[in-house]
Amino acid sequence: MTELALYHSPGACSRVPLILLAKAQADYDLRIVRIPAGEHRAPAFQQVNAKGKVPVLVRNGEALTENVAIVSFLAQQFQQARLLPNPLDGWGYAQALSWLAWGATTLQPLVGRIRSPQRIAEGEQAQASVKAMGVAELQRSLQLADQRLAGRPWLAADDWMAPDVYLFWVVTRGTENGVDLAKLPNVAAHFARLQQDAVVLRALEREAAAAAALPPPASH
Ligand SMILES: N[C@@H](CCC(=O)N[C@@H](CS)C(=O)NCC(=O)O)C(=O)O
Repeated sequence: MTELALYHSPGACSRVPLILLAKAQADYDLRIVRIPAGEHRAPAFQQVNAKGKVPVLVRNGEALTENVAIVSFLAQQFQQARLLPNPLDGWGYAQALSWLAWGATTLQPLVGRIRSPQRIAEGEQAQASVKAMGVAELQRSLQLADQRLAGRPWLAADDWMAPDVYLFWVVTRGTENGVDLAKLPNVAAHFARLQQDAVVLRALEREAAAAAALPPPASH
């Protein structure tokens, strides 16, 4: 039997596989790594992923990193859940991957810049400027998604799939940090639909329960 585990930090981009595993109704072990407490730098986690990042999917004791790779594997493993279009529909599949990769390679680094400007610039003023420019760039980038979502509920198919979940995560982080959804009406509607989705709610409840069950973090 295949054993799966997901390393996830509450609120981080590992929410994407967290939600997709819920959509697939997969049986897996949720392992919380609290980035704000520095747990991703602890030797125990570095042994799981030397990159020191989440998500990590562990299958039968072997780790897989990078959201796009994890999502591709999950989509193949849980085909009935339609996490990505059928690969036999080569064009539809590639289009969905294109939206997903855009989220993971263009939008996610912007979120990182906004949330951790101290990694890029020294001094309060410089960091505030990095953050403000990141928010402006994210706001601009999201216009692409807004145009795509004009007249269609989801990015890639007739139901929500992995790229929609990625966008949902980016918008969650973006709105926490100053992105204005009033200027992105189609993205706002997409976000609201997923916020109310029973699967998404179930995944976020599992995240909250798992985090609440942990002891206070040790200092690293
Ligand atoms: N390229 C990786 C990026 C993963 C990533 O940066 N994850 C963040 C959370 S959203 C993280 O673990 N950050 C910890 C750190 O960089 O110190 C992917 O797409 O999976």
